[in-house]
Amino acid sequence: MSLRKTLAVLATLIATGTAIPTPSQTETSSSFPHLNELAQAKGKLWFGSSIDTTSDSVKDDTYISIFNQSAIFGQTTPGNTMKWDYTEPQNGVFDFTLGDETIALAKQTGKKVRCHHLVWTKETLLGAMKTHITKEITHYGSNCYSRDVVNEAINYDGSYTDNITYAFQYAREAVQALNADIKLFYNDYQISQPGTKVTSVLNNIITNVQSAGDYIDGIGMESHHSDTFYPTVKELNTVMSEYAKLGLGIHITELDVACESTPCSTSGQTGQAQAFYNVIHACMETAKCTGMTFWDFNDKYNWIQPSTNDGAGDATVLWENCTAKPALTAVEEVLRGESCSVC
Ligand code: 9MR
Repeated sequence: MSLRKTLAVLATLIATGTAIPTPSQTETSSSFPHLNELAQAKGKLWFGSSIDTTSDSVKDDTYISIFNQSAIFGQTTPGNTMKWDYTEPQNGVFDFTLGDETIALAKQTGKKVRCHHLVWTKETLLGAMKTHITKEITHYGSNCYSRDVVNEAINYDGSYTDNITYAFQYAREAVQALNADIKLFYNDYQISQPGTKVTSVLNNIITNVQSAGDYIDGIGMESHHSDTFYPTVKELNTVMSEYAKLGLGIHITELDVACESTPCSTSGQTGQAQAFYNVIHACMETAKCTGMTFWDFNDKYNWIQPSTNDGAGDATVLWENCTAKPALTAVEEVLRGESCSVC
């Protein structure tokens, strides 16, 4: 920005009584690539990021000035505030306050919401599950574009919980009672490469739910990867085409790529960039994959912190001070249909 333009902006801010952003805030938020606009220009519904309004991220001016721009993020997922422990802290006692806040923030900033999530407790009794699902779907209604109905119900050996079909049936009934169109998803991790878990998703979850009724609309591929272990585009295409063949939509729901050791080395950053690039590349190539969501976009607020993950971390596209990593360049390039200059 030229000095004259900067002064003009400052004069406007002072005249309107608006808080004056620090130079780094202006810089980062104005140079952050318009990921959502880029994704939508290629026919996708959104590029988004989760936000955890219980964390300090919402008080971080630079962070929030990026999050708020709908050109950057056109969708959000509540990182925590719609989980069972928040919405039904005691059996039969519901509290939607924090989830409502996330919905309000999304509305103010022009974002669709993937509501996350209804059920993941394997032991949940059917009666309690039905009440929980019905109440929560009814409360948030069409504020949710889509919903993760069941989260992470498959074990590494492919075994799974029987209640999944019921959860989807109850969810569909609640949606129909509202006469709404809310897409119902199964969401899980490590289902980006062919293997035991993917086979179980295909043969158990999807087949069972589909044969019981028209209860499931899509698969959420969480996409928590690392700088040294991530799927190839070919693997992703294989898996996505299996989901798509069964008529399901696909969302990339929780994309982050942890560096196995921190601070992330130069080669770690290269691997990280490649992992982000691959996942988004496969989604962009797959018509049924309609949206991509970061599991936060700043290392400070991502769930993988070195202190609790054997030194792994730095899993997002921005360092803690909100400066960009090569991964952000890779994401912009793949959305533009360009090859990766930093991978
Ligand atoms: O990022 C979330 C973290 O803040 C919570 O402590 C944790 C437990 O509720 O859940 C994290 O998000 C998880 C998501 O809900 C489901 N997939 C895995 C995510 C990372 O653990």
